[in-house]
Amino acid sequence: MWGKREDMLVHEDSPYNAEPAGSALVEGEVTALDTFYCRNHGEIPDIPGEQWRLSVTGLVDHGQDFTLSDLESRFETHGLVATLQCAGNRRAGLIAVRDIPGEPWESGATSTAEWRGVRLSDVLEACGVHTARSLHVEFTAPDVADEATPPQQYGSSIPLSKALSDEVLLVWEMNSEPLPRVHGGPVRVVVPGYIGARSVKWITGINVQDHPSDNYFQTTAYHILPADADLHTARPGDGIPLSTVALNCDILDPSDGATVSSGPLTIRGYALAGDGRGIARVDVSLDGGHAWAQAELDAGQSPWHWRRWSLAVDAKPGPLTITARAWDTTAAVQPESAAQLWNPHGYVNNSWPTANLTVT
Ligand SMILES: Nc1nc2c(c(=O)[nH]1)N[C@H]1C(S)=C(S)[C@@H](COP(=O)(O)O)O[C@H]1N2
Ligand SMILES: [Mo]
Repeated sequence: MWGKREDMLVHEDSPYNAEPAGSALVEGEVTALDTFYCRNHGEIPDIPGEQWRLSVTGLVDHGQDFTLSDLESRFETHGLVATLQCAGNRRAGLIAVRDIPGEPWESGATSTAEWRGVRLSDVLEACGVHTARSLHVEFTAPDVADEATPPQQYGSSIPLSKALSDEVLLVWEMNSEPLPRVHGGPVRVVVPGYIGARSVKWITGINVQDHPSDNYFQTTAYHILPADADLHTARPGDGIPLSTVALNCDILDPSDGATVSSGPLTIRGYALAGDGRGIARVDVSLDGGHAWAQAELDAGQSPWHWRRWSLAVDAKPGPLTITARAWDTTAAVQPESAAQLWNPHGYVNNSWPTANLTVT
């Protein structure tokens, strides 16, 4: 379905929500289009490229509508490799602590692509955007999410300071192909370094305003509620709104529960820094976190995409528990346990990943 490989773990057919297995995700520095995860809150719109319009409104001197060919002809195009990570990635690890409604995402609600389009800042500047520091840029889309209260079109916002940063793009190409419909084609915004939810697909409206979006997905979803909050009585604005992605890493291959042969074993995964930082180090432990060895990091430090890592070990017959943890360039390290992060919506599990193997 939707051009995805057959071995996707499909959480929902309609709307389509699916993630690749770790062994598929580990294959490329850039994730193949048939492997990239899909996260949809409503039915997927079908907008022909020539009918697509983007309307820029709000605190700008000249509000304007743009066609795709306007974007192509009026602005310089830029390419960027960036990782998207859903705030619900690794929710399964939080559900193991205490039950949570919502898709039990494993390790695969994150992927990396090469995106191509124009800078959002160039488009906003062409509209004469007002530049007060405290403004917000709202993105709107036509897909309707029934899970929202009340049901509404998808939308969210980012601070204007982020919207004016060079890395934020309006894109119509993904891995040198036209942006697939399931990933927001004809045009989506990509907000590198922020949770995936802010990279609004099928974007049709941009509004510059003096407050964050009033959309359900900004005010209510994607908030870290305290562990004792009740999802049914929580009110809009409760909890901590998410913006930047958190420092995270994962073990992608071998996968948890795998049986492997004794002898040389290469453990592979990725690490992603948050908040525009870099990855400084990834440590791997084979004894539950007492002794650690340093993994080898792939070349290519960027705050906007993951860094893949690997470690060759000699696997001895018996049970083997692998634990990993990443450090960023400010010496921050991932928190140890999922229990210390548990929250009612099940967001941002960036605890140390573990994989329990049987070595024969
Ligand atoms: N219009 C719209 N944009 C959206 C969504 C959506 O449901 N509708 N889902 C968001 C979420 S939660 C994530 S994690 C990313 C997923 O992007 P992908 O499906 O291309 O992987 O898109 C974001 N943009
Ligand atoms: Mo997401």
